[in-house]
Amino acid sequence: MTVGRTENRDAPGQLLSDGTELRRQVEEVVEATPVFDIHTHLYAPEFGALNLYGIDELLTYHYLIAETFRSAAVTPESFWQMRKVDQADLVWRTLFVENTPLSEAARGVVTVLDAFGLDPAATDLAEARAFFGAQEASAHLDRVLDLARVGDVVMTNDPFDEAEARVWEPGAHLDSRFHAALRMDGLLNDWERTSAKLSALGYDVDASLGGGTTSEVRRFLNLWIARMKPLYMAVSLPDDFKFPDTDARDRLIREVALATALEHGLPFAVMVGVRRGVNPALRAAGDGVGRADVSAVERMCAWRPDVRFLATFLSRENQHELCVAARKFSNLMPFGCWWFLNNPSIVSEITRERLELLGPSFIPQHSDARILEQLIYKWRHSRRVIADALSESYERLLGSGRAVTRPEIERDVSRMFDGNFRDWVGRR
Ligand code: FIX
Ligand code: ZN
Repeated sequence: MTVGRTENRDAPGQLLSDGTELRRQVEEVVEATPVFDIHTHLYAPEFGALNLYGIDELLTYHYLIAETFRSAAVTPESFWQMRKVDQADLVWRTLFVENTPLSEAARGVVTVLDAFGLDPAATDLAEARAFFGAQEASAHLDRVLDLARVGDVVMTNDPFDEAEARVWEPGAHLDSRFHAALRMDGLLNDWERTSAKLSALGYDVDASLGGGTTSEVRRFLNLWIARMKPLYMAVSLPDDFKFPDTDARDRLIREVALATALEHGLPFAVMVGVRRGVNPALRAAGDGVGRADVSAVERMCAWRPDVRFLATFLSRENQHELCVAARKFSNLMPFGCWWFLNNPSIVSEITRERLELLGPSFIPQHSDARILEQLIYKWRHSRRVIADALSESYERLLGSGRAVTRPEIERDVSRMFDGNFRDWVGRR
């Protein structure tokens, strides 16, 4: 039986037995469903200058800076000495005028300009600068969230960042669409320097983790959890991350991070496989990727079955193993296609293998947006690929003899875009 458009509108529970109509409905649902963006580097409006938006910020995104060095005759040293507007002009000229913006990050800027009716083929940035300069901040934020259909945004909040710290005064009220994530990189990846900072703040800690150091670090985290009310704690980890291990990080993970996660009922997010500073001259653009050991995360899940873990791996080679690990540990939630994986070809592959191995029990994507308007392109591009992957899954199901209904599609998409995360963080 073929179900037509009007017929199905009148009968939402009708089986979608026609492939073309099924795909149309999936695309419509995926486009319309609001998303809970579980990992970004955006800030609530109350953070003032930390909020990055507009064309100069979009063009000086570290993804595009890395690409500019491949095509422009500029050294990193001289690039960093330029003013931001001059850097943006150089990136524009190099990647958008003298070359075709074929890369994912470059196409992203085109998507954003197009969404605002600006000319993505302009030879300079005059029109775009005038447009972004004329926007009123809070109306612009509403418009971007609306265009991206993002309902909630999770920030990345570093308790040691001084610029952030003054916003987190007791009783501070943030825009309710923004939520905190307590970032642990300083504690877990740079313990020596962080222990010195904690001592300077009056905590009785020592670099060799002796005495009451771990309880003092927990006291510090308790204070920040009370201030930030984070939805989860998070850390990025190198490709050679091991668990168990014999280093300070291992003790801090067990006795501080996971003990705190348990005490406060907070999930612990691990982002594994980054090789920081592969080319330090490129600064934030200089990080790389390495294949990691997924069994380290399996062992953490086994060691603390009462903690909920969120996990993303940076290497394409780790994705299938992560799906298998999630089948073994129901306290493990795979999320997102991180950073160098956030390209249509790879998002497509990862989403398909996750659907095949996990059904709807995963979080397909996060934006990792650093600049507000990136939400528009990152979600527009991802939604398209996710809709394709999902359509194929329903079509295969149909081929096997099980048609789905529109409410079932809505249930599945809403679970993946919003519900799985809300359940994980206890915010249904
Ligand atoms: O560690 C992270 O959260 C990474 O996402 C960032 O450090 C990285 O620079 C980035 O922006 C990737 O998208
Ligand atoms: Zn990130």
